[in-house]
Amino acid sequence: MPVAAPELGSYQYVQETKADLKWAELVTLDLSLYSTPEGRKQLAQTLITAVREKGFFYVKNFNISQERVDRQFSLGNKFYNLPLEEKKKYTPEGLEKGQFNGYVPAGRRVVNQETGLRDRVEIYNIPKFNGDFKHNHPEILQNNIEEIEGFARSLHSEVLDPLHVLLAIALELPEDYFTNIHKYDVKSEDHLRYMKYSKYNEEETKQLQSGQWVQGHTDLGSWTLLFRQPVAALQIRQHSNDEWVWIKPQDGTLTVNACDALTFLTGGYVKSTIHRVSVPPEDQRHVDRLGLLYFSRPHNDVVLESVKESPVLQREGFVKNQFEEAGEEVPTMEKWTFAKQAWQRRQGYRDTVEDKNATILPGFKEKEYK
Ligand SMILES: O=C(O)CCC(=O)C(=O)O
Ligand SMILES: [Fe+2]
Repeated sequence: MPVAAPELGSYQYVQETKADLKWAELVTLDLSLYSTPEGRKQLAQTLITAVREKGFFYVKNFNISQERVDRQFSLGNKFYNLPLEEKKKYTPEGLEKGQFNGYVPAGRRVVNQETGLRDRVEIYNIPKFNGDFKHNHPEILQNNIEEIEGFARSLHSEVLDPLHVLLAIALELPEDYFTNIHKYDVKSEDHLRYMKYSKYNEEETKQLQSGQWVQGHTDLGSWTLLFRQPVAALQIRQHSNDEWVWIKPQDGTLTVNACDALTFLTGGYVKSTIHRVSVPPEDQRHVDRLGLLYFSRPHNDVVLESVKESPVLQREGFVKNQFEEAGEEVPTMEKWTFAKQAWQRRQGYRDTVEDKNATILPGFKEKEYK
């Protein structure tokens, strides 16, 4: 007999905005087409156009029920309702050195130099369940840990594996090229994340010097999967004209972006999506924003050299990444991950121009995305 899932109570999503915003026009990959060779060919073309020209894209029909997704939001919500002291028990040692699994409290970044106002972003990252990572979670998560593991594994098999096959098809590589460097049971710094942005009042909102909750950046791994949540705030800087536009929440979809490691592996052919998290429109400023995300990354021991076997990259001339162009050592994924995370997580960092354009590793300088 099937065992009933533990009761979590239903999760109430807030109302979508009625504001007239400039929304990004993005494509949707319908994974129900994935089952036939013809469908895969079509999806591969859609995917490669999306990651070269747009950045974010939506994925639908990915075989994970809305009920399972809702339960993850409920778990995230219950976690954030715990007292701060309880959550802080799960803060990792060495946050400044780039450790990121567990609880990262809000307030590490000053968002107004005069008043000292700080950020309100809390993060809880859950690593892979492949045996390489210690799992120590508060009771509410521990009581549901098999479900959390099942959810992460489903994201791999139902979303990431297909994306990797489609990317390989688009680059005329063997279909298992990218799945072979993204196996669930091999060590990589993937994580599932519950993320909470607590609201500011109107007076505090005015103090945000950048006007943003999270400033423009690219993510460091292969793909980031963002589940639909209704508070408009995510924005993309369009590759075509550098204009910032809003990402619309779409029912039953995931929003996905390509990230730095894919840019390195494809010699710049796949573009890492530039995005930021803005102050929401006025009709949503009175609510907190809870996010559910998954960060996918190649295995730690993958050297981020540009792929030489792709006829497409050879024909189009995308044969060197930034490290190779600069004649510097090409890092492994592990080295790159901890170098970029340490820079992102530095304590109380100041938003100076030097800071934003820091050299993360020889051959790679960060950029300020305005
Ligand atoms: O909260 C979001 O919508 C995006 C968050 C994000 O960009 C990140 O955590 O890297
Ligand atoms: Fe991001």
